[in-house]
Amino acid sequence: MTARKIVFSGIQPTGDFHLGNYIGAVKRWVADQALHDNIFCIVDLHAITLYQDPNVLRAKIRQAAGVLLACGIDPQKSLLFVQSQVSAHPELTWLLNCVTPIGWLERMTQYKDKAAKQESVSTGLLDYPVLMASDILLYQTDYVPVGEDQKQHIELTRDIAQRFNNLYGETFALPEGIFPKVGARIMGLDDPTVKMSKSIATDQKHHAVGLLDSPDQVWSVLKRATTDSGKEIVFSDAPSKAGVNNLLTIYQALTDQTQIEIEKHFEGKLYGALKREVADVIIETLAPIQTRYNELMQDARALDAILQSSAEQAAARAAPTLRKAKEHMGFV
Ligand code: ATP
Ligand code: LTN
Repeated sequence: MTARKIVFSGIQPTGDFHLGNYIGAVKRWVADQALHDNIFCIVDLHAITLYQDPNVLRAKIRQAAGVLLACGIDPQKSLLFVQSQVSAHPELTWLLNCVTPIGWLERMTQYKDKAAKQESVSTGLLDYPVLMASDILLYQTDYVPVGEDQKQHIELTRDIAQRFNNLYGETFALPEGIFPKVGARIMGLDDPTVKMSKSIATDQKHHAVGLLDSPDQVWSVLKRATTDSGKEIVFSDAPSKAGVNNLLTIYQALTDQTQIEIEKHFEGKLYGALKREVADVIIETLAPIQTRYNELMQDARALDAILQSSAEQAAARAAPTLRKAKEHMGFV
């Protein structure tokens, strides 16, 4: 029997989780849970690379745990822990910082985008991908299921691991990114030229659908979704069809139908009908998640117990790799 593959992924407790997070990442984590040895992390140390109000952050960390469990992360099959509770993550980050050329970090597109929006850029924002590499490398991870926006960070993680292994001897496994076939990059509903993102959703009401949004809220965003002046309901790479393509992609990811079936289903229909049907499948997907979330949040102690037990197990699993890295570097 071959050993089960180790899966690691993370999500930031910044703002409310949206449909892009669900389709691009969480749906896959849940679906593949039985196949692998899974470690999921609420990456609060990443969240603080941009200022977070402490009271809001505290609430969002618990909310994140509740939403992930409600989506189907099963503590019997997966670890679900909070990054700041396992000190091996920042500790390995320091070691990896010392083998990572600054130029590698300055080239990261997420850094350039986020830095461009800040008056003053923290060292943490630049260092963000090294912390992410530590998350992944600490567990000898095989697979990292994420949305397409993280591709560059996964490649950097491999580069850092390889450089460390070359300098100090074999220490880290090289991880592989896993991207969904459908919905690896869900676009903003108000503006299909930008990725749906938590940070934009905080300021712009009609940008995203949150996983805890009510049916009325879902419809209010969907009915305003940007389309185009044509009337063809088809999958298309053409920039002018980006809005319709995004709605169809959401529909496809949530119904698991083929593109041909979906185009046939919408043949001859108007954009208003497309929006209504996409809203309906979203509402149907979210209803059981929200029911479960409300139940889970009744019992804060049980939730904290899951996080604590997972953090203890994660710390135990991270320790041997951290020790090996330190030994290889010459620490006594
Ligand atoms: P922020 O705006 O705060 O950077 P975010 O919305 O990009 O947040 P993250 O916590 O950075 O969310 O990402 C969590 C997971 O969701 C990652 O695997 C990421 O690739 C995926 N993801 C985020 N946005 C999308 C999207 N629009 N489409 C598909 N996957 C996405
Ligand atoms: N940078 C990721 C979040 C993240 C992550 C990780 C994802 C932090 N550490 C490790 C996968 C593996 C993002 O989604 N923005």
